[in-house]
Amino acid sequence: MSTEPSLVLVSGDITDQHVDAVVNAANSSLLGGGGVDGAIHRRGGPEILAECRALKAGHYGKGLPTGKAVATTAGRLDARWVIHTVGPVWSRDEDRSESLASCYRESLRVADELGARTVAFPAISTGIYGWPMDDGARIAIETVRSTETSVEEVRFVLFDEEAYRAFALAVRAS
Ligand code: AR6
Repeated sequence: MSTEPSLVLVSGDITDQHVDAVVNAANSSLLGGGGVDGAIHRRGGPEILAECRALKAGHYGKGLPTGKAVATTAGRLDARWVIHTVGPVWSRDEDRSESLASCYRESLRVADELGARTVAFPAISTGIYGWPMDDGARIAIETVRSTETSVEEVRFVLFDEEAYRAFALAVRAS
């Protein structure tokens, strides 16, 4: 059955969350990186990377395309799964909003397939990939609100004051 998930905003570190699934702002190599990706692999341990390598050796030989999502174990995180998704790099010349929206939609679709009821998201693309925070927050909130899902709680985990403020404004505006 799908109902509207409740949207929860928290400030903090996504690797501290107790949820069914933690979403990773990954890159298409699936082999780790900085930001959220680095924190998840550091804290979650080598089991996550081992599954990512297996995915690369199989179905995702060319990498995970931008806007798509795939799940692995959550290793030592206080969660059952990590859902890896690849956000678009911000571009001044090209509107990549649909790709960013797709990350949220596809992650929720994978969460539904897994049976996850609580999902923690970071502000995808707003760090190393350079997406302006206000616009990233608007896309995140509008997309989650308009996606059919059985997920009961979507928790946005915001790393700093600016991110928290942008998401709070986006919730009020939606
Ligand atoms: N918990 C919650 N949010 C965080 C954390 C954390 N531990 N660490 C950073 N943030 P980013 P992207 C915030 O750079 O922009 C990696 O190298 C951060 O302040 O993690 O999608 C990947 O491998 C920002 O607001 O992801 C890719 O190559 C948001 O999370 C690339 O970075 C996203 O920042 C992906 O870049």
